[in-house]
Amino acid sequence: MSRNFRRAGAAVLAALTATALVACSSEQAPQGEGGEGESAGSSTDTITLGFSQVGAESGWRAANTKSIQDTLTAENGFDLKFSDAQQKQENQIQAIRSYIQQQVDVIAFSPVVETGWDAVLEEAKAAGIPVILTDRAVDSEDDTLYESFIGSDFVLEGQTAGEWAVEQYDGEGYKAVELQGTTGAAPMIDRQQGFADAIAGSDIEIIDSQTGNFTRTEGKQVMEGFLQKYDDIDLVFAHNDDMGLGAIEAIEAAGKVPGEDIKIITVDAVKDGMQALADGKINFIVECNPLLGPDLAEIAKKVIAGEEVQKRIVVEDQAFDQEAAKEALPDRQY
Ligand code: GZL
Repeated sequence: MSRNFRRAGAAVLAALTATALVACSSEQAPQGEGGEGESAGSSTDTITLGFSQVGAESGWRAANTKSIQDTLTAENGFDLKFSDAQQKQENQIQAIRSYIQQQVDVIAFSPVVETGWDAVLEEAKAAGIPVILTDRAVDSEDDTLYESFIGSDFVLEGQTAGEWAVEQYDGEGYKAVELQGTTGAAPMIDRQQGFADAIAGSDIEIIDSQTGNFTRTEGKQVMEGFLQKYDDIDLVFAHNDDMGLGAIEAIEAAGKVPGEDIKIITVDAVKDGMQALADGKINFIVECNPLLGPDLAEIAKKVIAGEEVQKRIVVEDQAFDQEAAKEALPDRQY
């Protein structure tokens, strides 16, 4: 499906519509030892929520953490227990087990990778503690292991990036390199797929791909390697702004002009990325909204109250070219 990207005189290019796929779960919170509909450790007024965060790897993650910590406050009815897994799945599993031991009312987390969660999620279910996924998905066959998944459509993000690239560069024989996110992470798998689907049939060719683990440092290192290996790179598709910013450093150190000699497309639209876009060093950014705190708070309260919740909540994203970034920058929250 191709989109006609308007010259962005207006603030943003085609907004990506949010579709809240309503597949209301009719389940109550899993039965805990406490009896009908109660979750272990529930109390009358404050919801104790254990959150396992991926890490602090990027500007997006910092904004996401801030949104969660700013929203799940005591005055908002929460006792938030927060842990940073430093991008290690074993640390997340350990944190979730600790929350089960503490008999929190709800567990929420952003799974660093898609696979390997069934065992610990079964333990939470057996303990009667409902689980909410934010940001990234798990690939479990059993969707009763979590109440709801709140996050962006990463395939659409990759598609939007690829469609813009085709719109702008098809017919010029562009050679592209891809800075991939963390291997096995839902945004890495889906953005890669979406971008590849969108450029199929064009003459844009991905000549190499490598993970930069969503970090600026590793993005720079991988780009340095690509620049030593190839002298004809026209385009970089980076799965997040931070790796794109690292690529800019490598491109400039190699005496080339980012955004001109080598075009750059990224995902996230955090402030540093939007500034580079406005400065002409990046050419297009697809947003991935990190402000998931309010949705998490709302869903957690509904789950504890035994109300129906949407199984999948797709967060609305936008997309920006250089002109749109200049317009949007003053009002950006992250
Ligand atoms: C996407 C999120 C990704 C961001 C990166 O929802 O999981 O992880 O795109 C972050 O910046 O590291």
